[in-house]
Amino acid sequence: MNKAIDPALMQAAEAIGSTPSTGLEAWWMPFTANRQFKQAPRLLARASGMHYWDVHGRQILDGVAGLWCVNAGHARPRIVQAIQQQAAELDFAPTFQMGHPKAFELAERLASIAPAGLNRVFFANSGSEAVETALKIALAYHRVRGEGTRTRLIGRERGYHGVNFGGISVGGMVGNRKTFGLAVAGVDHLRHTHDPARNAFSVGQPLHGADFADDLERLVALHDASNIAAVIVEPVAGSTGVLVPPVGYLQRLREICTRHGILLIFDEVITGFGRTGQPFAAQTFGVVPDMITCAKGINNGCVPMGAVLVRQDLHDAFMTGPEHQIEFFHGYTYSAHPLACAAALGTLDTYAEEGLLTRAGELQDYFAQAVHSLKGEPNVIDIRNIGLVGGIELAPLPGEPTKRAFGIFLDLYAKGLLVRTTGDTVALSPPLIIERGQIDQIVDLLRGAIRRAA
Ligand code: PXG
Ligand code: PLP
Repeated sequence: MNKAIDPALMQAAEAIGSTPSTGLEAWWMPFTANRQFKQAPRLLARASGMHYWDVHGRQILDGVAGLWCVNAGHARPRIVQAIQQQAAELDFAPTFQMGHPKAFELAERLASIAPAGLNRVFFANSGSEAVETALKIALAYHRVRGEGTRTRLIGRERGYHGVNFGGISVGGMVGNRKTFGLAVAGVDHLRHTHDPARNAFSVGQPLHGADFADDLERLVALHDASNIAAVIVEPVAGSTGVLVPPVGYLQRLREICTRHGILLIFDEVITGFGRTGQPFAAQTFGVVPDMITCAKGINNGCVPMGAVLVRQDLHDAFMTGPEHQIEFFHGYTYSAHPLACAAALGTLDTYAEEGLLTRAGELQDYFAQAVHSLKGEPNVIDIRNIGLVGGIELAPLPGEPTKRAFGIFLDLYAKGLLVRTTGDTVALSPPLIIERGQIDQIVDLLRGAIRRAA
């Protein structure tokens, strides 16, 4: 077959010394408007520090840490070296009935930065898999303790928990679930916490809405606590457009879960690893869940990896029965993959050496002031922020939701800035190495694009 080769793909391949033999058709791209993309592909060629370069050699400031994951910035030497060495030394090791030292070392290191008590770690390969794992631990935990009626899972409207069946069931973003049938049965949802009438343009945590957590009492009254296994929420909802928890909300959710014996899972796939100013948002907000799911920043997005941090007594509840028996029938071929573990250890070293897990806390006032300076620009209807994450929400074009924000995304990309849009919200979550001048640069570019989109 003689397919037309896109000139950009040709250029990209030549840049790395290869000849492309294919066009753009075969790759069915994830979460992408495929037909539109392939008419004018945006192809990245390399990255370093705060920047990408596209295949035309254009420099692009990374305003979103790749996809909320490259928290230490791109191509960091310690991480690159760790992956290279690991590939040559031990490329793959089975982890079913076998192990390798770096997996144990990484689990200990993660436990040491996790909230106190969450000191057992189960490895997966993505945030989605971490979520499935946590939900299964919750169900199996209750069962092993003789509370097998606790099978209901509670998520929250507008929640994002990855794309597998468990995750879309507890998730609350309609586009991600409406086309996939019934998925997991027996799930219910808390209402979301977005309340622009009272909280628009809140700097940091909104003041109003701790009582949204009481919605869990309504679900307990409906289903009875004896049938509910777990509640899963993002401490800060990221994917839906950056919804920061109202003051007191997470505390109240914790209190209600504890009172009813319901496990509380924080999905920290975005908020984990320094995004909110502490290693985990649980620490930023002072609320300790029973499990934390994480991924992305765990190894700077360099090798696919996810993990569940588990309270020790949950883990210990499984450690009964004959010792030769498998205690938990779950795991992935690539759980604790050596390359992912090596990358994670290099990443944790980099975070520690450069103080990156608390840097968002140091920069958050400056960042907040910068993003909130966009208040008053045309069509800006809300601005939300915490740590080094921001959401700038725009009024949709009449009858064409998402189009205004996506237009801004395209405009900014052409101007040399990568952001992320979801609905009509522009999301910012830059690498934690960002300098103040680069925050200004992002906000100035965004201001220009918002004005052009008016
Ligand atoms: N939970 C949360 C809270 C997430 O944010 C996942 C689970 C799934 O992780 P994986 O690694 O399976 O993608 C996520 C991922 C966006 C966007 O800009 C958000 C995510 C991923 C890609 C894009 O909305 N979050
Ligand atoms: N499908 C088949 C046929 C398999 O053999 C396996 C794993 O052995 C899987 C799916 C699951 O793959 P993974 O462990 O990479 O999630």
